[in-house]
Amino acid sequence: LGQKGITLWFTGLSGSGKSTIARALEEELVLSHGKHVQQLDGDNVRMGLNRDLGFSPADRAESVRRVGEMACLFNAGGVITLVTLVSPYRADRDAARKRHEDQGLKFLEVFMNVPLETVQERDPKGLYAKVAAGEIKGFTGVDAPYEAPLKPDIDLPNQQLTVDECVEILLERLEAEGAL
Ligand code: GGZ
Repeated sequence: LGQKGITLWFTGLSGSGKSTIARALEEELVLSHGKHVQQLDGDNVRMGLNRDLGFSPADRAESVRRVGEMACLFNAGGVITLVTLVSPYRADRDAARKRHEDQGLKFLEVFMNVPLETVQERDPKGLYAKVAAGEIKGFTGVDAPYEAPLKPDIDLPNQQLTVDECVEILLERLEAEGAL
């Protein structure tokens, strides 16, 4: 009955390409496949729904929980839902997966598998420079933990891949899942 939803949960360090790849995927899904897509991005959600939350472990857990619940709602409504959150804690991501699976909703964890040195070199927003200068404390990967997925559904070592290649891998997987 109508389009089937699915959640792609992108996790990885700041600067690992989550938003960039999700945006490129969204464009392809909407323009070439006529799909309904919703991106839920950490940075954006932090301006509204999560504006009361900071970057303590408890606040990150709450952010992941809220966005996970929103993803369930969009997914259940038949939308291809692209979550782009650093989501550094395995337990929080696993809880979001469980909330999906308990409701019979598809959930795929996508690991932006890029080493810290690479994102520090890219530093698209100059954040790692600020961290190095001591202006930001508790930054994921530097002085706050990042727990890499043990068994991601999709592993994207994207420093070796172009954005288009990443999008292609994700489209093939969505097709295999019957989401296209
Ligand atoms: C990590 C931080 C921090 C700290 C600000 N640690 O590159 P960005 O800028 O756009 O992505 C990062 C974003 C992370 O927000 P999330 O909601 O995705 O994080 S989490 O899932 O862990 O709650 C970065 C910026 O916010 N940022 N301070 N201390 N990233």
